[in-house]
Amino acid sequence: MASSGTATHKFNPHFTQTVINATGPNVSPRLRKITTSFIQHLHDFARENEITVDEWMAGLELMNEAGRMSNDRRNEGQLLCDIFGLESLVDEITYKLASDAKDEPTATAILGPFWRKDAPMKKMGDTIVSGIESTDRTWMHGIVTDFTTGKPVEGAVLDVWHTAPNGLYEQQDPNQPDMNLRGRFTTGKDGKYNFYCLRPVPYPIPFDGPAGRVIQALGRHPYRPAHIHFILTAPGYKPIVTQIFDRNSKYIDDDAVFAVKDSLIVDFKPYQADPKADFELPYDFRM
Ligand code: MBD
Ligand code: FE
Repeated sequence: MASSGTATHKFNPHFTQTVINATGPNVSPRLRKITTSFIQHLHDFARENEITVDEWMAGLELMNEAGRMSNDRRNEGQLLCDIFGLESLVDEITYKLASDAKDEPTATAILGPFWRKDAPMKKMGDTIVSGIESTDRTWMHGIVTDFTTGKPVEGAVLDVWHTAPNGLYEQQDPNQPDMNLRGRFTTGKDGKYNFYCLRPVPYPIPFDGPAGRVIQALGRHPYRPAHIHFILTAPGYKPIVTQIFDRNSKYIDDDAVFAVKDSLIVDFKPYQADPKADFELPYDFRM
């Protein structure tokens, strides 16, 4: 409204409700619920912190830059969520909703930005390592069981991936063969699995982008403890996305993306029985 001289402007005290009420009538209850809550929290956040246009723009730029630098080798948006603990939080909520209070499947952990679909199908006993000399060769083995009956799960596919000794996943590193340190293994009747991998190292999440700037601005480090990722699927079972963590790894108590759970901490044992392995890593999965 045009006015002159001593114009005053009264902010609509019902503004947030006005925005919420703009939602149309044919919206599913779930979408209505979460968008209502989202708008409410977003507005409260801006009000409580008296967010200015400049500050909002800076946040926008962060998000837009994350989008611009993302591709199938890099998911900066996910990384931003990870450093704020959001992926770990939604993992925790999802797991709580899915698991039985008494007898539980293997704990889940976040997927992270480096899983790739269509990792090579391998035979039990194969290695996922190619072109790397290492003194951290590891023989990993165990059994996949049904957590309600304790019986072996046949036809479970264990999709595994981890970083190279230089701290890079294969898609971050032009010097590694395609699909290096990734593989999929299918269990037989006995539910057992085994393969060769490496004992991974702690490594920094990519910090040359917006997530890295945030981490630095907050006086944090970008490191994750050494970990191996898994997705377990089997016909008739809920998939399990998880990671295991080396008990002796630096950052085990200070993961930059807050994913470590006690039940997922494992021990790599020095191994003499096999000239092809330096460590043994027994680990069983329940699904
Ligand atoms: C990773 O390797 C990872 O596993 C997660 C969750 C986030 C960033 C990098
Ligand atoms: Fe990872």
